[in-house]
Parts: sequence; structure tokens; C-alpha cells
Amino acid sequence: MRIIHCADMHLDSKMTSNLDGARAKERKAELLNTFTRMVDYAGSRDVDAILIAGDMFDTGSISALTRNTIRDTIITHPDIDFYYLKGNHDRDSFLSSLDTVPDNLKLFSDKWRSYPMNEDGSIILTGIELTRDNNPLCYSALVLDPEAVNIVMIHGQEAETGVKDKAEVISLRELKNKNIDYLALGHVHAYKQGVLDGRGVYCYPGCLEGRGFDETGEHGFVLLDIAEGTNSIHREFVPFASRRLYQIDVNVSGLNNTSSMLDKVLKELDEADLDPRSLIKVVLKGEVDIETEKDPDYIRLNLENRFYFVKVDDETDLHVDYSDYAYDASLKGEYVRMIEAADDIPDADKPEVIRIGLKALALEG
Ligand SMILES: [Mn+2]
Repeated sequence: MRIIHCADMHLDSKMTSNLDGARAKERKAELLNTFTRMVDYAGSRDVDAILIAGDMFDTGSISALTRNTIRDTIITHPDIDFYYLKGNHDRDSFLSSLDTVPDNLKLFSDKWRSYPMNEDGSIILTGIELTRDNNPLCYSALVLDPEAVNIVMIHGQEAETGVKDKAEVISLRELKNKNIDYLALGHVHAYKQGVLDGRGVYCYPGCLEGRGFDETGEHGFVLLDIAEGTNSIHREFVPFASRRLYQIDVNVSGLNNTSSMLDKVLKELDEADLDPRSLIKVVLKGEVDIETEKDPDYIRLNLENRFYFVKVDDETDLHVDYSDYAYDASLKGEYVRMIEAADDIPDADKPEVIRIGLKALALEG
């Protein structure tokens, strides 16, 4: 039996934190399209079931396009069972918009619910939607048949122990030695897996598409293959996002103008050999001299046509070599020495004060 485990699609996310209106709209459509591509992939590879471990939607307000597309995707794939467990972002709006719940859409509630996934019932999926009230009391109510292959689905943040009054924290300790073979989690946006106990593993597939620069790198889903009659689960992470996001840190220490920094950025981007469809954040790092000429906007402009989206952040620290100004008789030298000696300005702030002062002097000169 083949099963896809996905989570955190966050469909209808606004996507406007980096992107302009047109591209935000396009990315939003891509998020939806990646889900339907995944279902097509499932259809073409004899996948029997898709586990959606929460946060399918970003908020309760769902566009008609998304609602209709998800509904029709489920209805037109009757051979695939969709197990949809709501996460902390999901509301009831999708389900309440359906006239009838399709037979192949299986749901969960705030009490444990089990579904036999195959004909002989030897593979069982059990899930619960965590709330402030049922967490942490739910763990003792989870009883699983030791003879079955047990998949347990929950949405929340794994931790060794639970936290009182927090709906979203999952206590791994309370789930040990409960005959779980695979703990299918959602909520953490990057792929993550680990050992639960002597029998089982836990796994987050991560979100299906990265949305911001806190979700860089590969994104996709987990494909499980269970050889029936055995308890062995083969699992594999399948990268599937239509675009990736990357943060590239470039150390520009010692460079004193924009064009040499641009050269270094281009060289590092060449070495990274990234897909032009990617979204890139270049971060300038290191220590540069106070009189360095640098223009991050100019660097961004040069990179703009090489990728789908580029931003350039300047996180360089300024450095003042006071000895350069010690014998400088000009107004500039006078100014630097005055700031260096000022007791009421913290040393850490002096480089920026000097940079601004020198810029003003240059404009007046
Ligand atoms: Mn979540």
C-alpha cells in the first residue's frame, strides 16, 4: 500500500510579504497547483491514500477557486482516500461549503478516530485534532492494536513533554510504547524525522511550497510504501515544490565599492548554480570600511532578471580605522577625531555616526 503524507499547504496565503500584487497572485495559484500536481502524481503511481496532517488552508477565508479546485480534485480521484485532519490554521469553512462530504474524504475530530486503510484492516490510521481541552488528556485514551501497522496523525509542535494549556504541543513521551509505527505530523514547515521509540518513528513532511525566506530549500511530501503482510514501512521524502527559496550570504569584508561587491555576489551565485525560477535573498555580510561606497539596490537591479525574485539585504558592519584620520588636518579628520573622543556616544554607534557625518560633509563640500 502506498500513502502520501503531506501537511501545511497553507492554501490562499497572501504571499505579499516579498512579492508585488501580480506575482503574489501567481505564487498563490502555484501553491494550489502544487497540491493538484501531487494528487496527479498519486494517481499515476498507484498511491492509495493521501494524509493531510493539518493547515491545508491558511485562514478561514477561502477563495472560490481554491474551494472548488480542492473539492473537484478529491471527487475526480475516487480511488484515492483523502484523510484530512484540521490544523491550528484550518477553520470549518471548506467543509461547511460542501453540500455532501465525498465518500473518499475522511475527517477527524477532537476525539481519537480510527480508519482501517486497507481491505483486511491490517493498516490502521488513527488521528485527533488537538484542542486546549483534549490535550494533554488525549494520550491515555489512545489504544492501538499491537498486531496492526499503526499510523497516527496529529497536528502540532513535537516536544519531549506536553505544555499545560497549549493546544498545539505534542508530547512525544506520552506517545512512546503505544504501538505506533509511523507518527504522521504536521505544523513544522521543514522536513523533519526522528525515532519515537523502539518500534516507531515520527515525521513532519514540511510545507509543500516554501512561502517566505524562513522556508528555504527543498519542500515536498513523504511517500510511504508498506509491504502488506509485513510491518515494514519504506519512507522517502519527495521534493515537489514548483519553486525554491534560497538565502545566499556573501562576505564582502574589505571590498570598498559596489561593483566589486556585485562581482563577488555574481561569482557566489554562479557557484551555487540555482534554478532561475527560484526566489533569492542575498545578504551582504562582513565588515566594511566607513568610506566604502555600497549600493544594495544597484546590486539587486543587476540580479533582478536572473531569478523570479531577488532581494538584497545589507547586514554588513562598519569599520573605522581611526589611525587613517589621526593626522588628517581637513574638516573630515577633525570630525572623525571629535566623534572618536565623544564620551556620550557608545563606541558601537560611532561608525554609523561617522558615516552619516562624512556623507553630509561630502555633500556640502
Ligand atoms: Mn500549524
